[in-house]
Amino acid sequence: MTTIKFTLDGKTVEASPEESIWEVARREGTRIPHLCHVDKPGYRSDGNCRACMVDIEGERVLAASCIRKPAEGMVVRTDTERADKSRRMVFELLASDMRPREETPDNQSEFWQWAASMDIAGSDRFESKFETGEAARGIDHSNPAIAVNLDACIACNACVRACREVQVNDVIGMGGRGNHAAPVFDIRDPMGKSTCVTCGECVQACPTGALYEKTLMSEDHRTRAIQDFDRVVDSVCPFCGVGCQTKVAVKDNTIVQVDGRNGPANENRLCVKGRFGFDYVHSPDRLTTPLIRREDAPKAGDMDLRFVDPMEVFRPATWEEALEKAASGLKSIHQADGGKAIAGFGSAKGSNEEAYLFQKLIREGFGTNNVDHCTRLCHASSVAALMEGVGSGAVSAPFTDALIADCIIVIGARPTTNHPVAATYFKQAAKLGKTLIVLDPRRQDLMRHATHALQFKPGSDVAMLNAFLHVIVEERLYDEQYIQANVSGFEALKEKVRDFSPEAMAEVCGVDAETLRTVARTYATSERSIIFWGMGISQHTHGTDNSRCLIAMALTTGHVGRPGTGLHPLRGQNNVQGASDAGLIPMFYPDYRSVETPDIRNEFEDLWGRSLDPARGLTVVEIMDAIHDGEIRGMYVLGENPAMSDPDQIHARAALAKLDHLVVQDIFLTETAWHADVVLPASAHAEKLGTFTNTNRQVQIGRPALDLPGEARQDWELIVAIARGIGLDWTYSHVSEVYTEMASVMPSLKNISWERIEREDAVTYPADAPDKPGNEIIFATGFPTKNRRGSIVPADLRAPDEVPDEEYPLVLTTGRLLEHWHTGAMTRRAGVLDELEPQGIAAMNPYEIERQGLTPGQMISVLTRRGAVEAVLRADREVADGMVFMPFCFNESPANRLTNPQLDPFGKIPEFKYCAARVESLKVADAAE
Ligand SMILES: Nc1nc2c(c(=O)[nH]1)N[C@H]1C(S)=C(S)[C@@H](COP(=O)(O)OP(=O)(O)OC[C@H]3O[C@@H](n4cnc5c(=O)[nH]c(N)nc54)[C@H](O)[C@@H]3O)O[C@H]1N2
Ligand SMILES: Nc1nc2c(c(=O)[nH]1)N[C@H]1C(S)=C(S)[C@@H](COP(=O)(O)OP(=O)(O)OC[C@H]3O[C@@H](n4cnc5c(=O)[nH]c(N)nc54)[C@H](O)[C@@H]3O)O[C@H]1N2
Ligand SMILES: [Mo]
Repeated sequence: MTTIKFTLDGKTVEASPEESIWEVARREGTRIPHLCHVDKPGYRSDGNCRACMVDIEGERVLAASCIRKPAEGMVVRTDTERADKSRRMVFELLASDMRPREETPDNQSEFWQWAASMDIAGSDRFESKFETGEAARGIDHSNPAIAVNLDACIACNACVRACREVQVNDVIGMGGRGNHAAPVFDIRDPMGKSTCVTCGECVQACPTGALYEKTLMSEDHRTRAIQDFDRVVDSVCPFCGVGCQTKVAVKDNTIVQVDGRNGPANENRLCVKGRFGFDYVHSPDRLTTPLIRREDAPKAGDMDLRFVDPMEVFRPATWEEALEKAASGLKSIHQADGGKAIAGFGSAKGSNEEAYLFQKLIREGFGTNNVDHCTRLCHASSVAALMEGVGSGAVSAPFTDALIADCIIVIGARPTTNHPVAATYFKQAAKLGKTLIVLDPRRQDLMRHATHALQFKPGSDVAMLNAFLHVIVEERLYDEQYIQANVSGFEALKEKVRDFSPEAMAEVCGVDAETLRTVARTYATSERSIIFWGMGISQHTHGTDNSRCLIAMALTTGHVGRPGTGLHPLRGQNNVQGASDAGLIPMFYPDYRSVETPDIRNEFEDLWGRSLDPARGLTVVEIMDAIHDGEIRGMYVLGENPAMSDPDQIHARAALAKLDHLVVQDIFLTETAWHADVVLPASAHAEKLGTFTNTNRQVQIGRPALDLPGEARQDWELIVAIARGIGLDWTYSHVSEVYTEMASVMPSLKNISWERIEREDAVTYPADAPDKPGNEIIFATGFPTKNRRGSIVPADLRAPDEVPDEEYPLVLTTGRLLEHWHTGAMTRRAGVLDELEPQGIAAMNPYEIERQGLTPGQMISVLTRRGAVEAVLRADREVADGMVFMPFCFNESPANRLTNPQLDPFGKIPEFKYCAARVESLKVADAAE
């Protein structure tokens, strides 16, 4: 890359051809005022506000430094009187049109800070449009998180770029002309009624406080209540696997604002949960004292603690008593019946260090591998297929590679709701002209941006994907050289997919043959193709087969191991990648090393100093069954809510109620905690230090922003306390010590020390050296399998376990809403989020609703062979005919009472995405509601 030299304020400086004068000046330590220019990656400079004017020698007029590129030999001055005067004039004119600073809602906006630094508070010279009343436009309060005060708008269109170009939500545009130009939402709606998804990118971009966070304001949102912060902590978001880096602002030990930081996975972006969902940590429902079940408590299975005073069930206890009871209960079961009578669920919401300690406790302390976590309900089948096919369960490329791919497939995932910041990259890629292919039985917003959007029949993935493979084989679109060098099993695949012609599969999957052929050709023949997938692939009794087909597509075409290509199962929880890596699974020690291999087991026995269980343990749903069978009697559940998240809830809750001893460690009294004998109040994400690994294999550090509430304690310290309580001699004095022990047994973390993560904030594994960035792309030179080859495992057609019939004619499918997190434990206690989605719903498309003789908004009952649930009926055109969709976050309408617990034979994942159901009318809801 050629650099140019020019003179800036008398000094010779170098610049790359892409840099603006403004950027070079900032790099050199000179801050030029700016308003419309958003100083963040991804923002196009617009040069419309004139706040950043500079003098260029030999030019008659001043130049806007944010869009002007320097040229070789140019002489630029930022500090001339002419430039200074011009910039002041801009601020003075703008200030004259605004409400005075003392009266404006957001008086800390960038505009007022710049103005103050120039001693500008208004204008004596210019007539104020504001004072004449002409400009007063009132405040739009209709969005729960964001207020719009157009009196402060300078029409710089930073919000439009934020909404259209960065987040690609396309809600904000500019309406009106001249002096009346102003942002509009979906042309004319109040913000709260528009299609706005409340990501807050526009707030982060707005320089004048025309868009501002209500959370910083007084009760009536008219004056700024929080003028300054006690501290701003660099951390990561607690919600999804994208792993957005955050700046958490704290005042009086309360989080008052969360902003995006320039992390590798988010480049300052956030979504509604990350930005506005932080207040669950301050909920009055937080557990602040240890609890012990009362002797006279009602039986767990029979009650719904929403309607019972928790103090009729539990009594507060001292830490000493609670920890003693928690540990001795587990210990006595262990002594009586051995390790097979104990099981533990750890957490993908916690840190790597917590996950490592938890699996170590179960394995070392109880001599059992009965330790699992929500990954079993999540990507277990994807990981099973990936381990078998390519020898590693992690993604082969980061999702940001969508920007350099030519063809992007998104299948069985709904990233605009579930990985919203990752979705911004997919939408940007589509805008750049990349081919985006979205395959899903349910319509979704991403399809608006797609080149091909196939709404196929649920449960028919193998039919569709094998048809793609048929075309790849038949039309010889595969990469023969790549296969010869790197892949086994191609002959068997050829044989298998012979019968899967698009013409034969069109009927099965509901997509016409020509479209199937086009998609297959596009994927195979693009220079760089990448596949992203989610729960629509994995949560089936044939989830492993679904993933096998995707792996076969990548292996036959060689679309893996190069930038812009690869396989990326979008990981769900903020630390599900890390928790799995750390060994929170029943068949593997840390780094997926088999518990059944004697050599490996010996290594861990030496390290931990105990003999370990030689057999793999039971998985999540199997553990529930083993409780019913009387085999498992004691459990330790940390940061999971199986009473809401496991399938067949009546059966799952009966299991929890049957346990002789249940210890629950959480931040809330969850539906699972209702069943507990001892409840341990723990640390929320914002209160803890630890590392978290996102979907891109980026290990990032979360730093504590808050003190613990009440008597709550750190999760990791509680695991250590339980370990000591059952007789282990654990001594750890700091989280970093746990990390260092963990990294010493995990080859994947080689060259990634605690100090390095602390220093760099994010390090991708694997890394080749302590001072070299990690490898974003893996499998460039073969696979981590015995023979370095990837292997294709052909898949056969298998129907979902329970298909519709006369009694249950509909398909029930379950999933998520943008605003809520899983079982709602956190997000239903977050003010903004719960206001946006306040009640239990079931969604069907308007035609199906009519066919069923129902009315949108009414209460219905959804029934399956396992139970019935009441919910408000929502009309949603995205849901296919013959289907009902339910999110599983509402405890008043718990979808998992209905779901089918049948498991995929390999990944042991239940079929959350498909079972037979019917709906019944309950009553027409009160129209006034
Ligand atoms: N807002 C929010 N975000 C989340 C979460 C949350 O609870 N709330 N949870 C996080 C977690 S842990 C996870 S795992 C991810 C999950 O994120 P996703 O993988 O996006 O999960 P879902 O929305 O459950 O399902 C994805 C898609 O599968 C489709 N689908 C249903 N049946 C089939 C089928 O037979 N075949 C195919 N191909 N597709 C089908 C659905 O229509 C849906 O669009 O989200 C993470 N992000
Ligand atoms: N019907 C249906 N069911 C599903 C799915 C589906 O698509 N459909 N998806 C499945 C998937 S993919 C997943 S990942 C699972 C998720 O299932 P779960 O992991 O059980 O769900 P969460 O609500 O995320 O539970 C996290 C728990 O941890 C607590 N918590 C949060 N932070 C902390 C912390 O720092 N420390 C401690 N100690 N506790 C904390 C929360 O209060 C909450 O109780 O659900 C599965 N269940
Ligand atoms: Mo998940």
